[in-house]
Amino acid sequence: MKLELVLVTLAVAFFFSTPAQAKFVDVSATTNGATILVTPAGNGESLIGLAATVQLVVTSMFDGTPVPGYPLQDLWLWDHDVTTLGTCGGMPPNVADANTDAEGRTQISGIMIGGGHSQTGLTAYGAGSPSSDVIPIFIVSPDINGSLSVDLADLGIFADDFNDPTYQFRSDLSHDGTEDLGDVAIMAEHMGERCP
Ligand SMILES: [Ca+2]
Ligand SMILES: [Ca+2]
Repeated sequence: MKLELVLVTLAVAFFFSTPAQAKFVDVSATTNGATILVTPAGNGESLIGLAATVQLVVTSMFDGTPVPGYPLQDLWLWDHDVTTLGTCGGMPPNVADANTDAEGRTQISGIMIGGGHSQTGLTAYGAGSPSSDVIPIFIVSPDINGSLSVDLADLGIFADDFNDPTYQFRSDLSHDGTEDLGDVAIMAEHMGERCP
């Protein structure tokens, strides 16, 4: 048997051994958008609390029909384009609230667990494959450097940003457009936290 034939046989075998719903889906996402405070201890803000719940629709990439019962753990949000986020244990920072319904719909409404910061927006992933949508959700965290602990390294970055006359998004932990004592209070509140 020629090598090419062996490879084709293996590829076909892989294709048919993979459950249809585990791959080969498109995920579309819509949200009002927000900036959200994320912490490694998991005590940050929730998407629903910011009226920024992400609505997801999962469809077959073959024929565009809705995919019902798509598993919640295979749907998550992650940085778009530039990866500046850190997540505990390499796990997604969040997953869908439930499996998709009969119309292929579900949502992500909860907290995100991790650190780092993102001004590029997020992307929805289905089984590890990114959608093309850029989701207008932006991340700040007292774990500014995304090391998954809030410690003196983060405090140093925060102090430098605070003394910089230029606005630094990553240190505006209250995401109100200014760096002030409100951000210092949030930094102090989370100092010493790390992944569970
Ligand atoms: Ca850190
Ligand atoms: Ca602020």
